[in-house]
Amino acid sequence: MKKCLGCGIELQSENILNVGYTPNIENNYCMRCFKVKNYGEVINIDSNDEDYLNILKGISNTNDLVLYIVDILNIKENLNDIREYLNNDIILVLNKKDILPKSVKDEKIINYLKERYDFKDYVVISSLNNNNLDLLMTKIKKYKTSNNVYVVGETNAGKSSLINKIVGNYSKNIPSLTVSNMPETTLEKIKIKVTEDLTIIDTPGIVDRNNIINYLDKKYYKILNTKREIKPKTYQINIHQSLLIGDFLRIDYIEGDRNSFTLYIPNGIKVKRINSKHGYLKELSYKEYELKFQEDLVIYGLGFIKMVINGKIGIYLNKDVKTFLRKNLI
Ligand SMILES: Nc1nc2c(ncn2[C@@H]2O[C@H](COP(=O)(O)OP(=O)(O)OP(=O)(O)O)[C@@H](O)[C@H]2O)c(=O)[nH]1
Ligand SMILES: [Mg+2]
Repeated sequence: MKKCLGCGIELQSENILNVGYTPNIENNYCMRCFKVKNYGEVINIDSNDEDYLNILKGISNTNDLVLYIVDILNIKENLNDIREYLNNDIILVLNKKDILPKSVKDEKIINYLKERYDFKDYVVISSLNNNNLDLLMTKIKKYKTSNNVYVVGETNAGKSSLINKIVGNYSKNIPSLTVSNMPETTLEKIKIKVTEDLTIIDTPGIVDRNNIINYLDKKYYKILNTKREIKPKTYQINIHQSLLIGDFLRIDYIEGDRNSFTLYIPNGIKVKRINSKHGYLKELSYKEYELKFQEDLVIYGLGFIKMVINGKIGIYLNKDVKTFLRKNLI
């Protein structure tokens, strides 16, 4: 049985409509990975949550160290939930530090996480910029219980990118994993030997149905998986004014004094200030929040919004996208 080096799926040359197809079984990559890697094509796959849970169960049956990769812009409300599935020691690896403003210190974020969550250790990294990977390797060596270390996390968190960087930095091998901005790139577990005493195992990403990416057009995949530092967008807002964010989110300012809203969302998303009497996007599901100045309103998968004084807002958004308040992250 031969597996695709990019996504881990079993290769087959019988049915072009099924996953794992390659015209020639001698190839190392399936057709999907070939197209993603060479042409940047987006080819979505229907996921199966059960398969993923079985992978987690298998990991939980080992005593091996787990790296839980989290996208810094997509920190779930309760990261400890992963403990329902995994009894292993877990290092929380917050990836994509490069997209936060440079002034934000790693230490501040780590303290924020330590106060709320319960993991063996915490590291803030950027796979893209090779930032803090030496520190992560030191921690892997410190905590690993065998040669095997598993990498888990939500789809698009950057698991395969990180493993490719580790292979590039710390082994003589050539990075082979497929990386892309579409959800569900990796399809099966993939063992990657880094050194004689370290094998890292990539896994398919968990699909969180509360993430906005599931409800947006493919054109947003690249925008949401931004490679650029976020330039916060600030708007002075009076009541009865609203912000239209892309073509999928509307925020109305409904109670409070003149305020200032700052949006930490990828730069490619267009924002427009309008009068609240306009009906744009009012067909979407509606929710109200009393937002305090020390809090972020998180739009899961998009980013977060801050205000400088307390006020009441109403938001229109797809009903399945999670929104929640948290103490300011930065
Ligand atoms: N800005 C930034 N983008 C990153 C970083 N690491 C990964 N990415 C991007 O995030 C997207 C997803 O990366 P992948 O490595 O494919 O993510 P994954 O977790 O393996 O995804 P699945 O295989 O779908 O579970 C790609 O567009 C990457 O280029 C990082 O450190 N910074
Ligand atoms: Mg992957």
